[in-house]
Amino acid sequence: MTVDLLLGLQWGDEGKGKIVDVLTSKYDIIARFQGGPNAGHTLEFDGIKHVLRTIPSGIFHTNSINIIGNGVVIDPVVFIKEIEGLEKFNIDLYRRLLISRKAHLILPTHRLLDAASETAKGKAKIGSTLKGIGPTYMDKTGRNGLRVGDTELEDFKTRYRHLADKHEAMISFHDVNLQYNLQELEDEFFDAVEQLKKFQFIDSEGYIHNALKEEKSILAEGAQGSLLDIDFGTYPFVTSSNTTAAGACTGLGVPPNKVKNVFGIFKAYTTRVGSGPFPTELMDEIGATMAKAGNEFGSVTGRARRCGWLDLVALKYAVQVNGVTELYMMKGDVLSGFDTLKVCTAYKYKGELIDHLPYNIEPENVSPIYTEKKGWKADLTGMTTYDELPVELKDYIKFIEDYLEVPIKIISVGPDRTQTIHKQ
Ligand code: 2SA
Ligand code: MG
Repeated sequence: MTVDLLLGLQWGDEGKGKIVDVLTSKYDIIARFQGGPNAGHTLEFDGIKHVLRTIPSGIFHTNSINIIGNGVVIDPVVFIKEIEGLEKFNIDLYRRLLISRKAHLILPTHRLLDAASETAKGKAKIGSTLKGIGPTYMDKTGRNGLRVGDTELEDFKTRYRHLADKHEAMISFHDVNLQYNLQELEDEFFDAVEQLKKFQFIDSEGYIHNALKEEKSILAEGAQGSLLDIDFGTYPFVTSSNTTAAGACTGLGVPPNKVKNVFGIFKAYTTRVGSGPFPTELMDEIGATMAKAGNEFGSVTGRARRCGWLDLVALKYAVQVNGVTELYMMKGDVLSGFDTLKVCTAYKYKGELIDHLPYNIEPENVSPIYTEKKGWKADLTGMTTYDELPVELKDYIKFIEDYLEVPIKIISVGPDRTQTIHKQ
């Protein structure tokens, strides 16, 4: 058997939660391979809206096994709150949710360090979600981190103390007068660690190896988006993990030759939260209309998302880096009502026309070149077949497919599971 990947191709919030949920009934195992509680995967079904943070989006499908892989960073406090939020759904979490021993732990001081570092950066801040993501991955690659498996060691508290003391020194180095009560945060942390220990810890690489041998189907679910990738994103305004396809190999232990389909999700327009370059950003009425119609607010932090036209140059880059085999277009319904739609098909870069993402995409170097497409007025939210879609939308879809040279297989016309159109 093989592993399929589902990835966001823009700056996150493409609607991965919804699509994993739509796809999960086809898979035996759903796995997260990177990121942590900075993610917010929103699922809507039966009139209920639910946001998942660290837990894979397959958890609502009765039969799937859900894995939190070694590439994920786990904050036990956030994780336990997430578990409590799921209690009303009567899910057999202790059987269906497995956690890699090798996943790194987000300590309370990682969160504090994130805040101290962002404050110290002032205007140059990344606009992080303040969940401690950056500092935790720093400790991972710096070989200082604590992992889920360490919670079972007798000297876990000693190891914790050693690292937390170091963090405190680093926090004071930032000299930003951060106010906190570490004792309270630590009590909460150790309580949550005890709860976390009730779950099954696994070695995800071994588990996946066996599952593939047993002909189980696996879907690896990405978080954030390709343009937030630590290597290929708009550095330094990125997250601290590999959000692109390769991350699924290192973040779960999937051999590269076992990856088959790569499903790439994008919005029919573009959004971004946090700081960093965004060539097609609209600071005007049109951007505000998109934000309102698309309810563009961060599911974790509630922050307003920046909105702009679809950027095919950036999208093509993401398609190439990930080896996308099928595209899923989300939120087409949000574009209903515009007379004209613009699509960025090239950049003017330092006076020259280019069709690739340059090293430096800061606004002073890059301006978008647009192709105009005719808009549509119809409300798409009740449509269920491709044939029903307005001809202008079909043309928009065809234009994107031709540019990206990958077929669009799903068109989402609303947040609910049922508002999903499959195209042949
Ligand atoms: P971090 O916290 O260190 O990973 O932040 C670094 C950058 O990555 C961006 N980032 C995100 N962008 C979009 N969505 C994200 N998740 C939440 C959601 C966001 C929220 O799904 O709605 O609720 O605000 C996410 N996570 C990280 C972040 O904005 C920084 O630019
Ligand atoms: Mg999100």
